[in-house]
Amino acid sequence: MIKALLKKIENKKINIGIVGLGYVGLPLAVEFAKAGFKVCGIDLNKTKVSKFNKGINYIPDVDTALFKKLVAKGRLKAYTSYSCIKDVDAISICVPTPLIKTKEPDMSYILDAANKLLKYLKPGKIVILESTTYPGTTEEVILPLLEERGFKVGKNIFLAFSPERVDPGNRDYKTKNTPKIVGGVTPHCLKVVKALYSKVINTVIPVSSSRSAEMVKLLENTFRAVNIGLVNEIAVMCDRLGIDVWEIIEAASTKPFGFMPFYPGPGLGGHCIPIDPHYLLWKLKTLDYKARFIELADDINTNMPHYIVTKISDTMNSMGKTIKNSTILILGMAYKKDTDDVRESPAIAIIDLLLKKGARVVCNDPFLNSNWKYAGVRNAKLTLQLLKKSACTVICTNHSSYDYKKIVKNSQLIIDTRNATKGIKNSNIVKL
Ligand code: SAJ
Repeated sequence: MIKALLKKIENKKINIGIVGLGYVGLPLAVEFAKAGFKVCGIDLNKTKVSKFNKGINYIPDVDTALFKKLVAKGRLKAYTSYSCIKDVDAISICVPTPLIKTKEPDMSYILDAANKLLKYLKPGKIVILESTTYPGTTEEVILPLLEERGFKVGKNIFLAFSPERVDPGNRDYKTKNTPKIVGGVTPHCLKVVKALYSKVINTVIPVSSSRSAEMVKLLENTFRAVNIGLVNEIAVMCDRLGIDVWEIIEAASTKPFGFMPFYPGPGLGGHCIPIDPHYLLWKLKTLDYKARFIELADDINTNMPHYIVTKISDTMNSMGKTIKNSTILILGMAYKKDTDDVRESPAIAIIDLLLKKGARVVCNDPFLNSNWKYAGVRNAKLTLQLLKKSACTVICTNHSSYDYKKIVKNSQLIIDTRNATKGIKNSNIVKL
């Protein structure tokens, strides 16, 4: 069977199914279609599927003209139903893996996708899980579902894990030119999936197992979360020491080896870095091991919004003002600069804390709609009048489009959590 499958892959006679048409699934679908494969996408969101089939692109990183052309040529088609799986040979699962309220893995999306696609799965197919998850998921969750239905993995069904490495907004690295890790449940699984992905992705990196591939992704993102936690704690230490943490990081960055700069901020946002390490933490807890760095980094990172609000309060008090009944302007709601994504954004946590202290909070984010609002806090137009009337202006996200000189000049007090005002001298600036 494997020989025939490898030949079909070589001749691109393999039909592709992509489950989940978000920032991971849609670019992957386009890459396969561009390479000459027929692709069917599945998403439970009817609006997404309808837009998709009209060639309306909703992912900024995807080339809209190319997408439209591929849809028009019938290379790309989307469905809300999984029935199209009966006509595909390889399925990549690119669904969300969030956390539940107790910060434990929410596997519901993976389980829902796996159970639905299994109804249509026949021998000779390839199943690849791409969603970031704990080490063991592919072998302990997906594999048993296949074996229960009589499939023999590595013989008549091929199963692997290949972590998504999509970095939204990254202009240099897209799906095609970001090296792809692949770990198979068996050597034949690895061989088949490596051959398939090598048709659309420039570099495919094999590892020894699916759990190794799952762990690679978690190392990548835990590395970031822990180092961001470290530099946030360094910022708190420097504050106590009366040292400018930004100067320290800039100077340390002159070391040509053995140092990699990370920068303090108002907290850890996004749908990857604050989330992924908890999948590892949870799994190790089930193995009676306490992943202390992950917990410590999480404590520090989730405390940063409190630290920022305390700095706002202390600074305003020193000016004879209080947070209560003062207008406080938050600049930048997105979780990182030059994006429109507010998921897990620390700015949201800062707003919650300020509202609790009785502040009148207004925000501005040029990447969000003018009708965007959160907890009654509206996305106001950034005017000189708004700057002047705000007792404190908090730079939460250092969008490149802001005129920081004008903001500083017209603000009563600036709390700069991102060193966005670097090089601007003014006594009204307080930095992290
Ligand atoms: N952050 C800091 N200090 C830093 C770096 C980031 O406070 O030095 C904050 C950001 O403001 C943001 C959060 O951490 O709130 C996460 O930022 P991020 O730069 O890690 O960006 P993400 O969440 O978009 O992470 C993605 C990840 N990509 C994938 O998971 C496939 C991550 O692995 C990438 O390394 C990262 O993009 C990237 O390098 O841009």
